[in-house]
Amino acid sequence: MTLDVELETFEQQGFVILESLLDAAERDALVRALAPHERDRPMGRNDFEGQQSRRVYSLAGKGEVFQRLLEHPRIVALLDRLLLPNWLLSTSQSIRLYPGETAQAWHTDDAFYLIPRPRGRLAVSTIWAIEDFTVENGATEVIPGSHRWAQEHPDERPHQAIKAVMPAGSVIVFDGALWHRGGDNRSPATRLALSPQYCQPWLRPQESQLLIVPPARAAACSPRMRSMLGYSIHPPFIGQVDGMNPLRLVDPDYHTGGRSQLSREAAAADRVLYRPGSKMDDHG
Ligand SMILES: O=C(O)CCC(=O)C(=O)O
Repeated sequence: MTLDVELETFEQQGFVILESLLDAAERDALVRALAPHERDRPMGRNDFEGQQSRRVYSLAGKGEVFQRLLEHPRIVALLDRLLLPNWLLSTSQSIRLYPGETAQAWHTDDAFYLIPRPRGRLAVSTIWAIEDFTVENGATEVIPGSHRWAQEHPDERPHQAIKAVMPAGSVIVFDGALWHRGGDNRSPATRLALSPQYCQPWLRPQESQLLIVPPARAAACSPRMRSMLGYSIHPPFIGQVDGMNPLRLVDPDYHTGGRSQLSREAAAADRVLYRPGSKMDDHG
């Protein structure tokens, strides 16, 4: 599938599935990095988190292997077309359904932004199948086209849901407005997913990524990662610190007046901050 076909499918259905992007070694590395965090983790605190599910939150701060997944090039390519420049990481978590887990309530991932539906795109979610997603083990269920619904709820409106059955290493990418839920796990094994969610650069992310990866640690991150964590601005000034781009807190070259392309971009962004209403594509 080309990027344009992926985007068209996404617009039509509200989601697109990209199959088998991660090989076994990449999945194993993620599972190994997750293991110490899952070990003493209690089951979910309510039906939404899942009483027979284990979740680990804030994965952006739990290792480079997770950061690599968060900025997977195929996902970044889609997000660059679906959201505004300097889109943000909203949350990143693992969701392991254990045998006996029941289906979640239908929900959308942008429900907490109090803007009436239908509305412009606010967020994009991804759910990576780290183990095979099957009909029996709780594959995510989605309602195609429901991202365009107004205020209706799936419990009150006829609909045809489908299960996102996909081999391990695949990912479903969906509009934050799409109705979906985790399925029930009737299998004897677990179903492990990693679920990064992203949002427009002018919204408050679900997790406080700047605390999860503070400036000293962000210095070691890729430019893209810093940007999605919030070391960036939505012009002219959303995200600023002291009237300037927060990137200056993590980039040692920032003040040196152009030793790197990054610094030049960042400096340009600072100038934008001083001129509210100036060119909106002048961002850093
Ligand atoms: O586990 C899943 O398949 C979906 C979970 C989900 O949609 C959520 O918790 O927001």
